[in-house]
Amino acid sequence: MENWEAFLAPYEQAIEELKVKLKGMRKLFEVDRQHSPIEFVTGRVKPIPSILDKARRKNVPFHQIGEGIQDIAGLRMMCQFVDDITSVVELLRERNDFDIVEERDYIANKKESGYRSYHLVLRYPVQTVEGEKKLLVEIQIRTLAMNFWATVEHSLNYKYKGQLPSGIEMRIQRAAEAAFRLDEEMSKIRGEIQEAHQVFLRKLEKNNPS
Ligand code: 0O2
Repeated sequence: MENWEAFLAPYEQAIEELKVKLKGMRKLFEVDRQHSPIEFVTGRVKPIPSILDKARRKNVPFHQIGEGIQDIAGLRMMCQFVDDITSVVELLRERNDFDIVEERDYIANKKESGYRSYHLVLRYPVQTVEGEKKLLVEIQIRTLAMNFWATVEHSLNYKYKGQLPSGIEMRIQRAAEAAFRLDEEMSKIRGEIQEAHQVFLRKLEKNNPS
């Protein structure tokens, strides 16, 4: 690539815009005193060495990197409860500022590693000095427990260059199941948790009247 900076600039722009928009969705629930299905949002542009690695792994020719690698721009939306993931996906499907071009449900169909998340691939329009560019952007939607597991597993894979020792591989798979059970347990006491949150908010308002 002759000029990575110029190639990646619209992706940076897409991430900045979408972070504002997706965080804004959370704010609207807060203002309305409703439970927000979105806990927090992060975003990043894939580092150049990771783009090149993935292109090599997936046999994507250099000139097709923008189409062949769907997560050059990637966002994550973290939720408290598994059911919140469905609500977030529905909210995103209703939006008209991008098109959803692919959905991958790694919650119903977990990966062999134990990975769970819901992936959406968007085509998002960015206004550049050369006119509009419609870029692919990946959004991963997961619970806090799924995120904890994925973050730890990602670091271990990085440390062991993708070849986890079998003892660790077994433990990390067990941890994935434990995270899944945690999500199930939390779903069962969801009503209690939300009521407690409302009590907390009311107390906060009483102590800090505006
Ligand atoms: P990073 O560092 O997270 O950006 P693939 O061919 O499977 O690599 P593809 O076709 O883009 O990729 O599809 P997929 O699997 O839907 O999405 C890949 C991304 O999902 C990964 O990006 C991870 O972020 C996440 N992911 C998928 N499988 C796993 C897994 O087993 N463990 C963890 N921790 N994350 C996973 P990258 O490019 O791997 O890297």
